[in-house]
Amino acid sequence: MCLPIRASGVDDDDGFFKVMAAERSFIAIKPDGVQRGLVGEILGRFERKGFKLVGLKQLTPTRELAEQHYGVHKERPFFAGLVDFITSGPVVAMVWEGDGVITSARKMIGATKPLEAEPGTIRGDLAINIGRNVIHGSDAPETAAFEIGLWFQPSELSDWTPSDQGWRVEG
Ligand code: RTP
Ligand code: MG
Repeated sequence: MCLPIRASGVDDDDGFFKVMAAERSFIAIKPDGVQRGLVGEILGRFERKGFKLVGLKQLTPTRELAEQHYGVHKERPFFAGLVDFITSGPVVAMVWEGDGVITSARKMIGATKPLEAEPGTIRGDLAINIGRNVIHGSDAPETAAFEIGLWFQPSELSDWTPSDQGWRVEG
């Protein structure tokens, strides 16, 4: 299991070592987004926002992976179709890092039903149908932890500091 919180340390003013927490979210471009050539568009929105990409790969999920990922919905009538869809082709799996990234990514993604998603959001701009809503984002710290650990090995995640970090975050 890989936690969404990456602890790193800085020396505080008082000389004590202060542990800083970096929040992480699991984001996936679903098969429709990949097939429609929207990977660059979607990835670019997160880059331009200023979040940090710490994990990225393309894979066609197994049924086992998809059923675990959407396990919370296993009793719902749409579950089988959802698993069929998400395993139907390549998915671009990502981990993004930054303060508030879980909630912010959900805002950037927009409502589950694309016709109810605000213009300016990914679903609001790029999708029309609930079953083809192009992107997934973790909805809470607990689900982010679970999903990051499900989709990525710890060795597939990069700890790095963007060279322009001081232009993204004060202090
Ligand atoms: P996601 O997990 O994919 O990021 O989507 P979400 O949080 O916005 O919505 P969620 O309730 O978790 O549903 C997962 C996916 O299942 C499909 N769905 N279909 N036919 C339906 O009533 C229905 N409800 C949900 C959607 O594709 C949704 O993204
Ligand atoms: Mg969900």
